[in-house]
Amino acid sequence: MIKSFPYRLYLVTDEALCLGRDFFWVVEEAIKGGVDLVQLREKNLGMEAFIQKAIRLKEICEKYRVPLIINDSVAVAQAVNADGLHIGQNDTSIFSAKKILGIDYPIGLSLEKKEELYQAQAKEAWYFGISPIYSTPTKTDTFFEWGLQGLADMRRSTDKKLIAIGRVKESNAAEIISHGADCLAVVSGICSASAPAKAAEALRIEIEKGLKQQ
Ligand code: TZP
Ligand code: MG
Repeated sequence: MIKSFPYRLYLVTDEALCLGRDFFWVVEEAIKGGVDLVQLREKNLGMEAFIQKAIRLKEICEKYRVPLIINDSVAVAQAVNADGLHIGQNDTSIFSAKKILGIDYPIGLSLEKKEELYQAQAKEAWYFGISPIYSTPTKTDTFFEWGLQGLADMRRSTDKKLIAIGRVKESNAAEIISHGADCLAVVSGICSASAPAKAAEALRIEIEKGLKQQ
């Protein structure tokens, strides 16, 4: 079971944004380029199809020793023995999920405003998603964006790892890291890139620059 969080570049998948290319090819390219954590995020798949997709993706992730996280579904995480679960504020609680997955199961939590840091379940989170750092066409049901100052404030308020998500791209990656993010989560910047491996490589270079400025 993973305890630490050494990851820097987190691919959150969206097959619809893969420009018609093979989904598994896109993820594998992204890993080759430097993605070190993958989240399977599926909003419209039935349980069986979600499980089958997760099983195939897990094989690829295992080949590169990259952990696979499941978005939202405790049942799928359990069925495929995923490395972790990611939940948001409107999903099951970390407490309920741990009753099924085990007390030490790694569960990441999205925070959409600062007060959520003081919820009881926040203490149990493996990491916090700073969601969204910037509003993005990829997820339109958000009402607030953290921005760099909000991120920096969270950096001073918690020792947990902070993952920034939302319109993260090569041009803003270094400054997001320098304002206190430990890791960047990216959907369209990798899934829709003409060369997903090159996009991931470029993001890793910017992350290194940002780390030097922390
Ligand atoms: N949660 C907050 S923003 C977001 C999610 C899943 C989508 C981020 O997508 P993109 O394409 O990297 O802006
Ligand atoms: Mg969710």
